[in-house]
Amino acid sequence: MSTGLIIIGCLILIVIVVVQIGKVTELAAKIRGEEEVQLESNRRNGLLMLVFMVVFLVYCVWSAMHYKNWMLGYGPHEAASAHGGVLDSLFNVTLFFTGIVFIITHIALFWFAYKYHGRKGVISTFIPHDNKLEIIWTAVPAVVMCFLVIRGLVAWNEVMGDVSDSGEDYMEIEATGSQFLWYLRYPGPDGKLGARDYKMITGKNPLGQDWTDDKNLDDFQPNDIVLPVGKKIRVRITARDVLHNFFLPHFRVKMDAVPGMPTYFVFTPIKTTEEYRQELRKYPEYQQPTDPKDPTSEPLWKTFNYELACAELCGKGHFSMRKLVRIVSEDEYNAWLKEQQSYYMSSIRGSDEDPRKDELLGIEIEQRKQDFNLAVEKALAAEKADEKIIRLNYVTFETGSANLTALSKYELDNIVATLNKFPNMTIEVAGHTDNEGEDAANLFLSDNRAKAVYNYLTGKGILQSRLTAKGYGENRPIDTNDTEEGRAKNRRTEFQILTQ
Ligand SMILES: [Cu+2]
Repeated sequence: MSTGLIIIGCLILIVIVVVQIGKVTELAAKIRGEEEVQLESNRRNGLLMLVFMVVFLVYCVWSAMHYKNWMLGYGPHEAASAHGGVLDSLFNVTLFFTGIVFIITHIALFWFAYKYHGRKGVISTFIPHDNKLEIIWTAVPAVVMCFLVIRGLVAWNEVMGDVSDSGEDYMEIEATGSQFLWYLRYPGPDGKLGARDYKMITGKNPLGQDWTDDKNLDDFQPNDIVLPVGKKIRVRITARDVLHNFFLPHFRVKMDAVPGMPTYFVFTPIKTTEEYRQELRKYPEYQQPTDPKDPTSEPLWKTFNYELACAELCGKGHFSMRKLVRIVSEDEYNAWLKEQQSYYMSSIRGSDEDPRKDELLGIEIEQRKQDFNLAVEKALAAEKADEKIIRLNYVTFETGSANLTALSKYELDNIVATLNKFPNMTIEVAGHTDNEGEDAANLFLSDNRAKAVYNYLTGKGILQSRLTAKGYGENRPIDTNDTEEGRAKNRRTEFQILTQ
């Protein structure tokens, strides 16, 4: 920083000196006569051009050397994706040719300004036309340009070639740009992203996912991009409002996010985040503390993370469109996958926006079955009789009647399965109510409800000798009847394991 300030200070001083010399020259001109002064000025300006040329070119080379380890493509920043090397070599070849042209044209520019500065009695040669010169400066760039363009096309086909291939063994994820954040979507266990419709976008459903499409139910929206190393990834890129750009600089992945038209990029990460950090660690630039003011802070290599950035100036919050990218081993990835919960289950299920509100999903049936089996295991292991009671949380009846609701059958089938698994088990099914209404009516209702369960079980082939059913009415509350919450708990159906 301080070096920069000194350089800027020097430049300002040089400009002041040049201006002052100019003023002195003007005054001198008045004294000595115009022409002589003009010639002197020409000579001096010519020399300044030469000095500038040297300083400028030396600075260009020096800065390229000095900052090379910060630049993508060099040293620690070799591409972290399978295709990245192709783009890097394309970039380097282009830089080689443009670099040569850059140096030659700048030397010519300043050298000519010096060599042909105005002198007394010297008149410039007039060259109206030169075929040889025209041919050379047309043909040489044309050949070089053709070479670069063809190389570019080959690289493009290599990188983008399998984007549209279906049936390829890749994993698809989705990124949606929005002012000013990225929405990420993963397909979940089914491996398929569900359908979207922009007309379905609401505050709760930011991507307009169609919840009647089964494929949407397990899709999840993580905060970071986490990907397994060595796996081919296809990113489906969309935008909700204006143009954005999906840019993963370390992977040489860059693609416009266009509203109304998905674009795709296929790439394979080949270095985990940890491997990349170990590469950086070898370079002194990355051994510096992350916080320059705090020498005890973690070194830069240790806090490095791949990132997703928006590379399209999309508005005033453009800078905040950033996400972390973590590349991990297959095992770490699977562990991370297990922690992710589907967006539908965490945010939509049971809400007003859920068209499947009154339907039971396979995933829920499975979860309930697991909960039930755990409760049975616990009851089997218990010593005391009152610990051998299992509450049937999902057995429900139509209001004021003993008619089982349709959804009750899943829980009842769990009982059937348990009784079939333990052939010596006998149980008592019990119905309970809260204290609202007449005692006798409650007793009658609870008894009928217990019998309804009994009838269902015998209808499924369970021997009558293994079952009893009894209504207890309001006599055995498990919570207070003074609150609605307590009363809801007291209205219940349960069964007790008598022998096992
Ligand atoms: Cu953007």
